Amino acid sequence: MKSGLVTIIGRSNVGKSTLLNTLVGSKVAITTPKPQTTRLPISGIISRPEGQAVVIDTPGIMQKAKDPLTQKLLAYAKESLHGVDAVIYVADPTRALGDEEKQALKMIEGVDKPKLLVINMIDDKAARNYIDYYRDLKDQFDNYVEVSALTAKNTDLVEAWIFEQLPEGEPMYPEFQFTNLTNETWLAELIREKLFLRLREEVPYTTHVEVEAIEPRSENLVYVKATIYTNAERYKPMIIGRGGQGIKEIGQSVRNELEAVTNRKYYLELEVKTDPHWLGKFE
Ligand SMILES: Nc1nc2c(ncn2[C@@H]2O[C@H](COP(=O)(O)OP(=O)(O)O)[C@@H](O)[C@H]2O)c(=O)[nH]1
Ligand SMILES: [Mg+2]
Repeated sequence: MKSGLVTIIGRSNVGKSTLLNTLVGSKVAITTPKPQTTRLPISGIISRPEGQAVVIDTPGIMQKAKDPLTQKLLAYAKESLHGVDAVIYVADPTRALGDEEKQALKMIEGVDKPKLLVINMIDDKAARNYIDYYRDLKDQFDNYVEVSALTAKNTDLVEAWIFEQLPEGEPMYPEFQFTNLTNETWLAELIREKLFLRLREEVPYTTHVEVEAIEPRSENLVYVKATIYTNAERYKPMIIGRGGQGIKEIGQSVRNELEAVTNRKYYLELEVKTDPHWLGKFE
């Protein structure tokens, strides 16, 4: 059996989390069109007859790493390069190669592990704009593929490459487990995704979600209690919305997805509170 760790790295919004979900075949990490959505190094677990790969999704590499949160995220990304068996570098050819990309490339320059360049988003016509610049990077890698993480085109090649790199070993997780996150953390992430999709500008970045209870109430109904924390009082009404409409819609979209994924019904109690110190807790 093969067994090992792989990390996915790249700048923000290139499709790292989408690729992870496609490889695992299940929604592990949340994905949004906004930068810096991923805050935790989330692992997805791919179990196949030939073995098990634990794939670590990292927060995107951002250029303006000045605030403490961004610096922390960058440190996570760097840390995740230690002790893995292979590195997957994801690039987005719809955008020009800028300073941020150079910074990301520099981070893996000295990493002495098998490296795969994944040029993503080939389903998007705009990929033609810059794809040749990204193809020129392939000499810095051991291998390269062009994929669409969204439509799963060529992602089987990524999976095959991963298993080729892994050493012999015993699986680290049970076969049915697809993430390292607890149910509570996974659900908190799902709620955060809906906040990012719904709230404007800086508001979602001020939030933190804690799931306090997941309790089956009957064979078919699960009770969930969660709190959305924001770091300033003035954001509360923006999250709750007029007459509670905002929070209602957030709850609705969380429930819709939960019910589709798990085939069970949910009673979701969502509260919004102010905690100016949540960011400190996170650090
Ligand atoms: N067209 C297209 N969009 C993609 C693809 N992969 C990811 N996206 C979109 O790009 C955005 C950022 O994706 P995400 O996985 O969150 O990027 P991350 O920040 O690198 O983790 C989301 O809106 C995705 O739906 C792809 O292969 N094709
Ligand atoms: Mg992500």
